Amino acid sequence: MRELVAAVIQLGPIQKADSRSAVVDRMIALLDEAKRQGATFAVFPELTFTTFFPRWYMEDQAEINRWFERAMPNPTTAPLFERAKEHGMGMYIGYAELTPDDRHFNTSILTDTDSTIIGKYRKIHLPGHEEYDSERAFQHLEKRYFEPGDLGFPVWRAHGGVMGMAICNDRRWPETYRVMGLQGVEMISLGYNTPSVNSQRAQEGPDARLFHHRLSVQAGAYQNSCWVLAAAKAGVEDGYPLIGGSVIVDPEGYIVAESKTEGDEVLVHACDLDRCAFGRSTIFDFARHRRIEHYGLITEQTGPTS
Ligand code: CDV
Repeated sequence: MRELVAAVIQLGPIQKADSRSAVVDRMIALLDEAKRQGATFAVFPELTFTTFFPRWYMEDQAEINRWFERAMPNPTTAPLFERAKEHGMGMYIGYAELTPDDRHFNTSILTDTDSTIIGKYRKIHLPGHEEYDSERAFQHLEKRYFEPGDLGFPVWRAHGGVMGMAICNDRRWPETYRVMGLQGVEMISLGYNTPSVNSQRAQEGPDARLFHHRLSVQAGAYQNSCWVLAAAKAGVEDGYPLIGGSVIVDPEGYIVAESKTEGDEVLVHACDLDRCAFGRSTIFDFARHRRIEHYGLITEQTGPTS
């Protein structure tokens, strides 16, 4: 048994007017609760420190840059890193990254138990659109504000296992899990902001959104025999609702913990990383059963043949 007591930390809504330091205070209180419940690793949502700003159309680059972090940690977020170090807890945190050479990414980091940053991932599957779209009920401008991640899907040997990261829309793509699965990933952490209604199809509401979310993370966990820890930013942000449904999924695809609210909430589970071994030595023993001679199109072609 290789047990990692892990916490998925769901954040309730963050309004446009909320300060980063108020959010950090909330995160510290939730981290304390996770520690109290025995966790040594905590997963926070995508773009944790702010409202989900890609719903707002902006043209002024200075205004856009205000949502980004030029360093991590920085004076505002440092207290969170200090508290995690005191607790001896690792973290996954999503944030908007502005690099020294002016590049914009939707990023997550993995920290060790002393708050050293040991891994970085930049979101690869960016949903939405680049220009204002008057046909949509609301905007989703990730393609305007971020460039696609340039770091691939690496894994890290940390916290007693093999750790991987993804961000929100990545969880809907089987390639995300499989690329990490091929590197032996045992635990994938991901954060998300998922609007409760499809901006292009009003009848696709919260039930369908939660169904597709669970379907994706449960399938990814099962088909790659790994734990998936998914943390939502949930609730109504300035009138725009986001689903909750934060979950911990075991390597057989079962949900072992799920949030009950759309507010700040902590889920803790003792994850046995050795439970990844059964699936990957039987039905999903990749080395024995995969048939890569038939998979070439996956990397040769992006869209379907017409
Ligand atoms: N933040 C996201 O990537 N959200 C998408 C929405 C737009 C569907 C998601 O896949 O949840």
